[in-house]
Amino acid sequence: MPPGGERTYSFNLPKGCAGTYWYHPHPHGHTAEQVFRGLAGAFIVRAADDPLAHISERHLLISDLKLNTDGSIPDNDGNDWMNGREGQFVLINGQHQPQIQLQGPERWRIWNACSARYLKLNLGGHSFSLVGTDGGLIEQAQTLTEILLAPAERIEIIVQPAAQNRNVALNAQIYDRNKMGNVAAENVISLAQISLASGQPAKLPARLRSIADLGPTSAQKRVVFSENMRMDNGQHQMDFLVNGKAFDMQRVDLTSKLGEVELWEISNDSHMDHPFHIHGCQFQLIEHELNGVKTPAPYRAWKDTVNLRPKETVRVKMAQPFKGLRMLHCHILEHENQGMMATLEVI
Ligand SMILES: [Cu+2]
Repeated sequence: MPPGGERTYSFNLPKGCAGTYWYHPHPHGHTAEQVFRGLAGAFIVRAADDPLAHISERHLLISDLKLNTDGSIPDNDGNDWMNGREGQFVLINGQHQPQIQLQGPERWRIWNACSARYLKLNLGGHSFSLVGTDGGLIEQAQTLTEILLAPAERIEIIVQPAAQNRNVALNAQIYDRNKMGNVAAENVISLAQISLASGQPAKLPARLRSIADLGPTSAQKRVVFSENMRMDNGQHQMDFLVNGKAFDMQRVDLTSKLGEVELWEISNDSHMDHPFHIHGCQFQLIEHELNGVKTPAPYRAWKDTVNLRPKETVRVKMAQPFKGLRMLHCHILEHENQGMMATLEVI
């Protein structure tokens, strides 16, 4: 989009893509700044046969804002470029620590739209039902009291009434993602005050949706995230790489055949967490592997973002539904911005 320019995008929504999405500009080298200055928006695709349509809906788009003492928005500093930018104000729909009153059961769509902040969400111990992930509803509701959202991940949850009127805090618990350098100690962050009313819980269908296993795979891919520290004119420089290379838009890194089911092995060969994200498709998580221990995915879901702990490997299945060129990258925007991104061409 040139400055002052205009462009109309039109596209068809594939069947089964109902879910919670967001969009932002992606010009290489400028993405991080354009997003932290506010260029991002929410996008919901609704199904005509949504089994949860009877439950009232609330949207919590979580972002964080870094401000100077004079209220201006600072540029990234060295620490932001290394660890990803985290603002001191964590906001819900642009508000700081709002009060949220529930009249009854609610379906919440939650976005982690932060550049780099991980959100380990908890509702003061009040349990909730996870019903959806990045790519829409999962098969069966999962009862949880806490869930980790890496940057770019989205969820749908059902918050049921309490046994009696009760106030709880929506918090982000401490999550250690192994940041580098001299960083401030992490604290629990209060995101909102929630008033839960007593009342009848909403009935959830035993099965929200069917998600067929993608089946046998006939091709494999391997993606490795790594970091490289080097000295440049007496200054420490970090490189953030995919398969040992920094992003180059002129280079095709991986090629897939339209519709072919592939097994992707994605590894984090670094000492910091990185969330893997791919455009244009949704994948099924098969398993995580850390220190030789394999943990199968606890439920079947469609995802476009998955976190990788240091030295962790995940295996996912995916099939590309569209021809053309797309990106895969770390969704800590400063890492992507510095080259932790690769191209995939679908033929
Ligand atoms: Cu990263």
